[in-house]
Amino acid sequence: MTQTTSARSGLTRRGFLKSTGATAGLAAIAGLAGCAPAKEGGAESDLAETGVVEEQVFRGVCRPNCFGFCHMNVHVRDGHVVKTSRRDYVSDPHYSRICQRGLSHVHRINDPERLKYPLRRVEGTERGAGEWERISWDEAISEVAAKIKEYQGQYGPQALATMSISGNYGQLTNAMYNRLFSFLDACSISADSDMASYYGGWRFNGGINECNEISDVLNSKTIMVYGANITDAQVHHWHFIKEAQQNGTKLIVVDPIYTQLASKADIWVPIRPGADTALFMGIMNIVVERGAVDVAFMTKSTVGPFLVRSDTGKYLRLSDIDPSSAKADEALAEEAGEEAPADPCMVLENGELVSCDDATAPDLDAEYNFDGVTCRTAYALLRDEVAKFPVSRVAEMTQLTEETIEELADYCIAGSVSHLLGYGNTAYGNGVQVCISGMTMAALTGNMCKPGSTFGNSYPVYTGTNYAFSSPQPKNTPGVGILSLPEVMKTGQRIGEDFPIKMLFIWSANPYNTMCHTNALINDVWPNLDYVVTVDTQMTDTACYSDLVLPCGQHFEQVDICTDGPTWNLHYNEKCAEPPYEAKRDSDIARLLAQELGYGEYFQMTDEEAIKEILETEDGVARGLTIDALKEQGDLRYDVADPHVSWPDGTGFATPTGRLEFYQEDPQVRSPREKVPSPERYEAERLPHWFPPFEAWSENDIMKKYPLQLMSERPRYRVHSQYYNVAMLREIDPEPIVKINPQDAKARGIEDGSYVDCYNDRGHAVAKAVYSEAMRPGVMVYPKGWQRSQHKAGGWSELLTNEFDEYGVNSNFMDVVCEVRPWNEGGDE
Ligand SMILES: Nc1nc2c(c(=O)[nH]1)N[C@H]1C(S)=C(S)[C@@H](COP(=O)(O)OP(=O)(O)OC[C@H]3O[C@@H](n4cnc5c(=O)[nH]c(N)nc54)[C@H](O)[C@@H]3O)O[C@H]1N2
Ligand SMILES: Nc1nc2c(c(=O)[nH]1)N[C@H]1C(S)=C(S)[C@@H](COP(=O)(O)OP(=O)(O)OC[C@H]3O[C@@H](n4cnc5c(=O)[nH]c(N)nc54)[C@H](O)[C@@H]3O)O[C@H]1N2
Ligand code: SF4
Ligand SMILES: [Mo]
Repeated sequence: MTQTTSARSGLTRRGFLKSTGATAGLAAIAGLAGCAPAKEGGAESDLAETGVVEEQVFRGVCRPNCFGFCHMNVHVRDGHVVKTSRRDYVSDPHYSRICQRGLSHVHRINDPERLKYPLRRVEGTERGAGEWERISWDEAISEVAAKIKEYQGQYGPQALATMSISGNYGQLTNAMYNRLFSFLDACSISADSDMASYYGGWRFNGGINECNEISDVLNSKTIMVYGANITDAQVHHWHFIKEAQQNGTKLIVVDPIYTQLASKADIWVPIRPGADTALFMGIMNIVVERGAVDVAFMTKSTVGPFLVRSDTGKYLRLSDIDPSSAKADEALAEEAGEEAPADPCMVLENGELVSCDDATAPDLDAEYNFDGVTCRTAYALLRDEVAKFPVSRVAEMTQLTEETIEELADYCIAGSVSHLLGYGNTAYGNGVQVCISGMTMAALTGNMCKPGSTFGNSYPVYTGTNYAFSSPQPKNTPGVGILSLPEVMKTGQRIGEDFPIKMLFIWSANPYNTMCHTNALINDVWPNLDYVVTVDTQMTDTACYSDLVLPCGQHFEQVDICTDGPTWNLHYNEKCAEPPYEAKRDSDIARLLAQELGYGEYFQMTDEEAIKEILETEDGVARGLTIDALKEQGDLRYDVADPHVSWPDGTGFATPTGRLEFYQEDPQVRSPREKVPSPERYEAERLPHWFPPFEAWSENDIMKKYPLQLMSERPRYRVHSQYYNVAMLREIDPEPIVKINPQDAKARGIEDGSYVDCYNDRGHAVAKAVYSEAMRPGVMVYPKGWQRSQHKAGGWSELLTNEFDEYGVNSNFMDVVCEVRPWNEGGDE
């Protein structure tokens, strides 16, 4: 594997440094990358003075939040990254990939605008005015530590809030900060993104993002994709789908937009936005009407046969039938010092009440009168709920034809379907139910828990690391979600209790750009913060509006491991070079702060030692997941079953009943906030239920004022706001655009290629209009992630709502309405 060559670059060391310096064009670096000799890792080059530049190749793991975790060769000459190229996964070569962003890292790493020194906002200037003074690390660290002590001393631990989202999915980077902030018992601000599907899945099956591995689509007869833009947003998944299609698998894409993926589909289903739950309910109704329910699966793996009491909504349990025996069991357990046995749910078998543990063939669809209380099976309740969705009504709601809906039901009933759920259709006020009703539909047809049959998003996360490393202290300070933060900052209260936050420490996140309702952050959050620190490689929107900016290393400049990914693998990232100028590794920034704050003794370990402590749990080591093995191989598969199939026995779900819970006796919110669910809502949440979107639904009054829906798209040329300043990508994708159906544009006097102002009551964004027949009339789509400074005015996140549903507490990026008008630069807005 090791290749060692050297080549004459024609540049002396001094010449090279000059050409890569702050003022040099990027072409110089790219040019050098063209003559790429290679040596694997290791020895420093000492040949540069003679004009011979030796190249070293390190293993990098690209890890912005694109779900990719592509392995790459990081080519380094004289301590400078000159190129990145694809590197194979050792244990899973079919995941070896790279994309245009991965190939462009050299531009990011050597960006002349990369942050070089700690910068403090010049006293007396406004945040965002762009006036900075360079300060030393000593000054920066002591200032941050002093502020933390001052605010926490005066207001309590929550006075320090921290926020990290998805800039770097490295374990060490995040664990070191989290460890420090655990000692400080700081308040952590969560992003509330992607939570409808995360929470919906957790509620239904107890897993987090749990479904079959993406390579398992090769075992399916049909792949049905709902609200995922796989060719652009999950690029490493696409080739599996294409391969399956080439083997005869049908690809059905349910998306209101004619996306790249839709263009590759055998059937494109242009559903009305926000209507997926109605579609799933309608399909379930057809399945029931046709008598095509998979009774065996529903009986064995779901709560279907459990009797539900009509008086309480709870399952009928053994303790209801025989309180004395249940009490006796409890007492016996207590005497023996054991946990009380579960109180089994009751089912009907041959007309008799039996504990679910003892039944062999319980009735799925039954009713029983217990002590004057009607009890019906959970399945019977579901059947009644879906009966409200006859195909004619669903056709109206979804704006699909009845034939299309029947045809989709045919595919579901035929079985062997990979149902792939994205994050687009769940980014609505009604998103949780999209996930829950979809999973119920898959269960009803037995399309789960077998090779080729699944429902969900394949994004596995290894959970076997040492959690205590990043949380050495019990957490007493509650967290706050970004959607509630404006309210918390405005009132100084969280759920009725005083909760003053004074300082925000941000790393790996650009909330001023990526989080909803920027003007709520601008007006309610930022002015109420006395001190904001951002650690980044770039002067992002968030960094711009901070009081102190700390420059950090880029992904490849720090050793790290990753435990997420498109597959069941752990990944090792070697350090390829030192961070340039005065930038420091995140782990070192955490160490310096810890030292200054009196926690230095807990941060004495090296990065390698810290990684070992994080990775090598007893269970991990027993499975061979050691740092040495990971370093040696670069990637390690932690699930030997390949492809991974979730719950292949159809049992063992981590729900309270151990079964798939399409009926919940006590639905719990994901995260308690000031919005408390009403009793009606609580009742409705028990079963799959149709709720309309918050805004983007024509029956909603707001659409009279703002008749267009505004959706975002994951751009190929950025991951969120990352790669925004890469010259090579900006050549292809130079400025913010918004795609609009020509019909909508012409009705407003908007010409193709002209600038337009998209606006609603919350804010606005100016972008170039691009006519596109791929847009559904009434819907506009913008590629997300431009920094505010790259817009002519405004920014996309200004238009987003921070309304949330009390169960999922999720950001509704797609459930947004607006109007659009031509924009005259310098004219009236
Ligand atoms: N290049 C790139 N890749 C990325 C990212 C990035 O920023 N850039 N971001 C990453 C992250 S963090 C995430 S969460 C994922 C998201 O990955 P995806 O879920 O695949 O992407 P989205 O763009 O959120 O939405 C997918 C699709 O949902 C459709 N859609 C919108 N409303 C509806 C609806 O009501 N019903 C249906 N059926 N479809 C609807 C949209 O038209 C869109 O095509 O992508 C990841 N990948
Ligand atoms: N309109 C709209 N907005 C959305 C979405 C949408 O669909 N539509 N999707 C949302 C979703 S699903 C997500 S996940 C969020 C993502 O939101 P963010 O995580 O805020 O998005 P990024 O732009 O990736 O920001 C990460 C920042 O981390 C920095 N960074 C990278 N590497 C490192 C490092 O090693 N150390 C440190 N300290 N910093 C580093 C990057 O330079 C970047 O500025 O965006 C959300 N925003
Ligand atoms: S940006 Fe994502 S898809 Fe592209 S190389 Fe990096 S990890 Fe892979
Ligand atoms: Mo995301």
